[in-house]
Amino acid sequence: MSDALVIASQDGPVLTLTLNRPAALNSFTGAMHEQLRAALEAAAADAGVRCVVLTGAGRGFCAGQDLADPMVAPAAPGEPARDLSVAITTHYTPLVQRLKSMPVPVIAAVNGVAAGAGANLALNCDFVIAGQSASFIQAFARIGLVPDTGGTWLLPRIVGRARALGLAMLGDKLPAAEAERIGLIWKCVDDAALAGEAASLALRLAAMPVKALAATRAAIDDAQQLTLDEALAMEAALQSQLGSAHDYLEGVAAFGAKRAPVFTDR
Ligand code: T3D
Repeated sequence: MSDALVIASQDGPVLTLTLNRPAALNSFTGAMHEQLRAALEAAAADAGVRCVVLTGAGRGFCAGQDLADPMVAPAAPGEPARDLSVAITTHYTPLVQRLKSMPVPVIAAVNGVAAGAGANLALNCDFVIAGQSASFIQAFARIGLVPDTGGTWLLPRIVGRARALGLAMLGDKLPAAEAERIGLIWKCVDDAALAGEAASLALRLAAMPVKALAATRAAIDDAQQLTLDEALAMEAALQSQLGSAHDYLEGVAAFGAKRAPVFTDR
């Protein structure tokens, strides 16, 4: 097995990034953050990548912050308390911002437990597909923290305030099938089918007009803060931009010619 903390493997237009600290359920150290950020930056800059899949090595997806990491481990008695905002602003905030600005769709293939920032890492992706044995835990309250990595923003928007508060305040393990039932994730599949389902969705997305898909993500997120009139204006501005791009011309030409389109914009 590779020593890398994030393993990148490319299959045609699909890049899979595997978090690789299985002995600690792929919890985040500063080094793993740096490798993930570098891999996402490289993917964003690579025209050959049209979809990214994030997954975990071993039996977990990601157990959030590595609680033994010196950056966050509680200080010894008599020493000044750690300022956890340093880890947040140095690592987690840029990670969420990177995911939300990726020029291609991102799928989380959740192969096992996703806890704390690991759960919210998955929820920041465009699609979450989870194996039957996977689970989601807003573990923050268990250790006296609030949901971070965008959890306070994401949870009520995805599942509503009542469920957001229940998940965040109780910190219970939510099985993947229940996560699908309440609309927290896209799909729960048999464990054995997870990699194949993620790969086939990734290939499907990669063949689509990914520039429009990335704009769709931003528009749907941005519209949550807008009035209807503002959203209508935003949609008009986006159609103006996309309507003069290659993919629109190709999509309409392919429709007219009754052939499959070949989308290349990014
Ligand atoms: O702190 C800041 O900078 C602020 C940012 C916070 C972001 C956050 O993510 S806060 C939340 C941090 N995460 C957690 O609190 C989750 C802690 N982990 C667990 O509660 C459990 O491990 C799980 C429920 C996720 C899984 O339980 P289980 O029974 O399947 O596995 P386990 O035996 O607890 O864990 C397996 C190993 O992974 C174990 O190591 P060992 O004993 O075999 O050597 C365990 O210590 C290690 N591990 C799991 N999670 C973490 C971890 N090691 C370090 N940090 C972890 N987060």
